[in-house]
Amino acid sequence: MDFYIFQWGQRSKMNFNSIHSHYRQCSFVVLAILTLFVFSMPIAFAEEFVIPIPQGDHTRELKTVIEWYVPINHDVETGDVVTWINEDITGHTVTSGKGIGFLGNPDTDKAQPDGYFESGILLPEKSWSFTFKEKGFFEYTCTIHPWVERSITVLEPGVDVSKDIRISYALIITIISAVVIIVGTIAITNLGRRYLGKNSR
Ligand SMILES: [Cu+2]
Repeated sequence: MDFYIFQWGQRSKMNFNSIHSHYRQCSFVVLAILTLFVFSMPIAFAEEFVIPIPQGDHTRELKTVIEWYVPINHDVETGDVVTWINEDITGHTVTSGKGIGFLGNPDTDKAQPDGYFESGILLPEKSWSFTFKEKGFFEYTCTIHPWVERSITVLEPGVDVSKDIRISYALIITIISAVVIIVGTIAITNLGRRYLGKNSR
């Protein structure tokens, strides 16, 4: 059974099998576009977080711990930019790795930088930014004041359904895309069949 289809301004002869594969190709193109869209999402939704290094951060008093160390962790999403701004009166560093903790002894214990990020010495009023591209839990400290211990938790972009369940935007988009592609393919195939049915009469 042959019929004609207008494609890219050209009239070409097609049969039922080839039109079937034609729609299949179309759905692969749609799938490819949606996949690219999904991968571009973390960038599209990227936010900037500003974390102040507070005044008094160079001192080691309980008051400082209570007032400034909360929250000691910030949740961000992949692609987000975190900017630390030094609001203290002395220099600090933002160094990934473990500190010595509030009870550590700075004379004998040392911070353990892991090399993931390092701001260098940030003088008062200066800021430094880092873009978190990987998921994970990242501790950081200050090499000058190694008792400082804070962390950044990097999550996949998404929504928290409950305390323990998080659905990523990528999964939501993938499910929606799959439904659209399946329903669309069925609809187009049925339309094609109906059209062929009419024309063969
Ligand atoms: Cu410091």
